[in-house]
Amino acid sequence: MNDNALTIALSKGRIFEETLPLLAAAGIVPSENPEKSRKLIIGTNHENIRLVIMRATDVPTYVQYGAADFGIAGKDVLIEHGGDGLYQPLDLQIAKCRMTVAVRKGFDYPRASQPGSRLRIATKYPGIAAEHFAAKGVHVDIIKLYGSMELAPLVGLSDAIVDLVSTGNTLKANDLEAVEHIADISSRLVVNKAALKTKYALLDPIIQAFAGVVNKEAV
Ligand code: PRT
Ligand code: MG
Repeated sequence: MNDNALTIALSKGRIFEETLPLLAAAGIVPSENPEKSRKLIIGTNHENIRLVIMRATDVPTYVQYGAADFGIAGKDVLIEHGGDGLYQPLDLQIAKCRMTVAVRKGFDYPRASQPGSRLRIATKYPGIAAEHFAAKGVHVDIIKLYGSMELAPLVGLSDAIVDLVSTGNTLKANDLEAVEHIADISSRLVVNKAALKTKYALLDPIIQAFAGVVNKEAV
């Protein structure tokens, strides 16, 4: 790969929106809006910097293998991926939400989740769910889903779900309630470990610019 070029892995949707001000602070402006374009590779105002657009769950993989030099990924996705080959220098404090256990309203979760009991859990996050319930001493059958986990307890696929909640509107609209908090989630900057060394001069100013925005907004 070209040591004078940078490839940035991003997903569309909530992460992309909140990433634009960070990129702007680093002087990077995409030449097209990926929400509107069908292009998967988007140029920027810098000839040597490009964005590659992918599903949020694929960002760590592209960065791990060096197909992208850095990217932005949710902590949820990073925990599930494992973080191999990734340097995670910054919590960007964007796309914030909570990983929670949720059940149908009226379901007696305290009773059903006593140590030694068994629960069916539907989730997109089998690793996080398994670890959470193992620590509680609860046996679980984990059913991996790819979308709308909220449906599972409503139609009897599972007793509970492990999913992200931000406003809580989706749970409320479906007569579900959060019964346990597993982790606070936000998005992180992830950098390929080898690229950090070989492209330090290109990467460091961008990391510093992102850090400046995060600190300013944190004060
Ligand atoms: O949506 P798609 O299937 O294409 O991919 P994705 O879900 O992987 O991507 P995207 O863009 O939806 O989410 C990217 C990242 O945003 C996640 O990895 C999280 O780190 C972060 N994030 C922040 C969220 C939410 N908030 C969130 N609320 N990701 C998903 N949700 C979902 C949640 O799963 C639930 O279905 O929104 C619904 C609940 O929202 P509320 O506001 O009704 O509580
Ligand atoms: Mg989504």
